Amino acid sequence: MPGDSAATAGVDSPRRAFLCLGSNMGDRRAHLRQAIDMLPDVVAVSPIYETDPVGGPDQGRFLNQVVELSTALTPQNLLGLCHRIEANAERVREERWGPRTLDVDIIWIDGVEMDTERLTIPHPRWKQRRFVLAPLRDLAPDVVDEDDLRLAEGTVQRLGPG
Ligand code: A4P
Ligand code: MG
Repeated sequence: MPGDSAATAGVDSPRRAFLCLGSNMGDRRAHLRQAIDMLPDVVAVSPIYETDPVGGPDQGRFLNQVVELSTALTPQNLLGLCHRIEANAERVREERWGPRTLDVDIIWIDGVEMDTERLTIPHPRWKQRRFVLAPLRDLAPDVVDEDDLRLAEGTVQRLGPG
């Protein structure tokens, strides 16, 4: 029905979404900046945090940052875009949780829950990781449970604006 907002709010309406960027190889700040430049529909970026690696081999400290989008992209198209942005940073996948020039993970999309072979949303480990929850809380305190943040793994240090 024309003018009926419930009827016109189709699947393509923009949704609030959060991505977590991580880099611990090369020019870490430049990798984060390039990723943000390549992302569409950016609404806000968190401060950058320097964080101790969680899991994986012995490796250097990460810079992590969360980006908020308001996007009508499907989750699958958003994942494809994340992979293209990682490829642009010449990311090489050698070892799970290993060092990387750039990781772009989808953390949370408003109203989306899915678990397929290629894509799980919300991200399966977001609530256990301080490097995700701390910058996410800066942008979206409504999405982060303070108890999760208190109990989360890892040490983080806020460096300042992204
Ligand atoms: N995939 C499934 N769900 C998602 C999602 N929500 N977002 C699939 C993005 N990708 C998702 O990821 C492997 C596959 O997961 C993708 O091809 C996609 O189809 P990957 O980026 O190739 O590999 P990865 O990042 O090594 O694995 P994973 O399991 O995503 O790692 P995590 O759990 O993200 O951990 N410590 C600090 N301090 N900072 C970090 O940024 N990152 C990790 C990676 C470990 N420790 C860290 C950090
Ligand atoms: Mg990843």
